[in-house]
Amino acid sequence: MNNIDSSSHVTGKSVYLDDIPVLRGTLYGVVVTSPVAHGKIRNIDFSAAAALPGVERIFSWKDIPGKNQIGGIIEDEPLFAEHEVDYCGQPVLLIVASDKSTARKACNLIKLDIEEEAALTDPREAKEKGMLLIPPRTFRTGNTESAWARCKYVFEGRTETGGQEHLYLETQGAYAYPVNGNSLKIFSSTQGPAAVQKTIAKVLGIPMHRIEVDVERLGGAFGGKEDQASGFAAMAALASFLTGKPVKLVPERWEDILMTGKRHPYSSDFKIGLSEDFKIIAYKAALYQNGGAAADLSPAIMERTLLHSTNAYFIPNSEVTVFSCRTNLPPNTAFRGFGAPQGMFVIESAIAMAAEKLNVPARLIQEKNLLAENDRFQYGQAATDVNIGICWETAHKLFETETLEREIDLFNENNHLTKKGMALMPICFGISFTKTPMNQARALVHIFQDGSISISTGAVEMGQGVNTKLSQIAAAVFSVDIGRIRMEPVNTTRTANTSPTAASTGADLNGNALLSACNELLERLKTAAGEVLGYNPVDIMIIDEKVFASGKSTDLNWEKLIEAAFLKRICLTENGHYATPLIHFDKNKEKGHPFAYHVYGTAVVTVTVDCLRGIYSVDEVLIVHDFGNSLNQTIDTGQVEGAVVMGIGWMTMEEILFDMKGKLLSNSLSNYKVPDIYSAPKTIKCHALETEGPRLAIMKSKAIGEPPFMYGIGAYFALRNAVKAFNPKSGIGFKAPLTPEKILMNLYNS
Ligand code: LUZ
Ligand code: MOS
Repeated sequence: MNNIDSSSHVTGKSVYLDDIPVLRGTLYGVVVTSPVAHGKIRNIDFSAAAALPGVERIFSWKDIPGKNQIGGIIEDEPLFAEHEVDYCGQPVLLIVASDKSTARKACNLIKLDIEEEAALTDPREAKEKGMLLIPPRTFRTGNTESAWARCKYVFEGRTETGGQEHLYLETQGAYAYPVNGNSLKIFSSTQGPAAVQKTIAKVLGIPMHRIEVDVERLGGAFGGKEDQASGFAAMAALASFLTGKPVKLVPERWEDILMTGKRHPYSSDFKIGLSEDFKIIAYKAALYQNGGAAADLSPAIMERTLLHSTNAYFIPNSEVTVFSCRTNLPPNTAFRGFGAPQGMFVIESAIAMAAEKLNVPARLIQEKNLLAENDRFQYGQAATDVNIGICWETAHKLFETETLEREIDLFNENNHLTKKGMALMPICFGISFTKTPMNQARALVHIFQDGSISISTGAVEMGQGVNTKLSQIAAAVFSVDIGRIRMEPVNTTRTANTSPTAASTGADLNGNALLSACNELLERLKTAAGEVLGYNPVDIMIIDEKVFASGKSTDLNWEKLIEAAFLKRICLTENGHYATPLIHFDKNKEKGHPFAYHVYGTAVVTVTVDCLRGIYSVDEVLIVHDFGNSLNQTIDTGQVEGAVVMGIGWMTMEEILFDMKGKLLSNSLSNYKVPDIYSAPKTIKCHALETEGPRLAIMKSKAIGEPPFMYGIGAYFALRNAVKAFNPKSGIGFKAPLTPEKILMNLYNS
């Protein structure tokens, strides 16, 4: 089945925030942001801006009736800067005017007098100065210190991974208007409507029940709208609340790129010890996370980094520490993978270094250390239904990796100025919010008198196809045509206290709540049918909208059954609730069972490098992926392809650069390059591993959003191998991204 949104997307009929018809008298907002990364606000001169005809009002932190605070995990982030600014692009004022160009003109008339101070941009430097967002955390297993003596080989190194701009097609934005005198309705481009509601309530100092947040769909999010949508929504809400008028706030692309946090850059040190036969005996790492100027989701991202720091490998002795460092960059935030890719890059670098020094292919070391059934992760959970070995072997056989390797060696022997490289990338990704209480969801199902069905959940459709999957679930339970189902916008008045649609859990959590509601309704309908037909409810079945009793067809169909149930005064509404069973985590011990299950897979990545110019192509990404029993192979394959290209972009061409003063240099699409169709791999093949799928995945269909992102890491190591084939003495190190410029320099350095 195709994505139910396909036709409205390609015909331009899908409604996004900026397409919502506005009310008469709507005001438009523009945010005045800090031009420097660190400094003291000496004075702000509003006079010329305020006098401009059409300017309605200018808001600063002084106008906030509640708390000037939008920090979700830690209260360390003001909505508007008060006496100091901590990053370039930080909101200082909001101007609302009768139209956007007037607001923009007013923005240019504001005179900000800021005494500039030294800016910190490097996480290691921040750590040295004691600038940490939260105390460091360490995950340990075995005894690393005593294990080094038993290692035949020990290697140490350093790695860097860069940031990444989300580049959702739809920018951030919000539209707010007063309802009924004392309440507000807000349309927000957010993954977390409940977080938006809570933040606005705090900023305005009013109860949450006076704020209704509505989300029809997003034009992409990728984590960038898990936390950072709240600030934009709070500004629109504040202006609407204080003026009593509708207010729309949609930043331009350049403003969005300037103001919002990105994927966290990490800088790391590692030490790895192996036995004579390449078993990893010990692993130690210190990771410095560049958190930016406020905590945002950094503590949770740090946690997921720790939880994935040994990727798909069993390592008996390990010790990994993450420092979350406070710098003068926009607060970095959730981004597909949520810290896991950064942690996985470090262990893959350690293995690549060991392989290089020992003169064996990295795949040999990778293969020797893959997780086996019942191995314990560093955090204590036993690995069950471990499919990494079988994904690896299947990839090996199906894609004939040894032949591929020989062909590449032969090619490299015969070609001097063009080199090929290959790498294997196994992945293991834990499914559940790492914070156990977030793993819950609700679903509200109405069956209307005509047999049509309306579904409200907390799952935000952002292009990932969750509405299609949820429709499929309801259609399967009731055995009705999918056309009978309408997926409603996510709305905080209908569905309360939702977790953000994030952590790849949207379909699992909301789907299970939906399943529960639909099953309950189905039982009621069977009881009604039994009464009408004179049968036991257990003998009733609904198949393709027809009602069967003891296997025989009857006169009842779906529509007649619903009408009969309504006349019998049976409740045709149900609210399902789901909380993932079994999971728990003890932060004092740093042990527990945080994940419902894991997703596994293996990618084989091949590349070709032009050794004169440093340009390259990713030729093939060949994957064996563990989907479980996929609910929708079309959607899931799309998620794999998108994630792979996004992961490759992070590792190769996407380079976020700040100058020494903390000013963003890669501030537009002319100097920040993301993969387009020409730079996407020529071939992406994805073979679905035949498995039954875990009980805790929705209808045994595994979560898909984030895990395949990490296949992209393979492109880095394939490129690295190609560079080494040209220049074995290259001092290439382990620094991502590998832009063509970096490749060129590494081809000719030593
Ligand atoms: N968001 C979050 C996430 O709050 N907790 C998580 O564990 C997570 N994981 C991935 C992506 N977003
Ligand atoms: Mo996400 S990184 O699942 O918001």
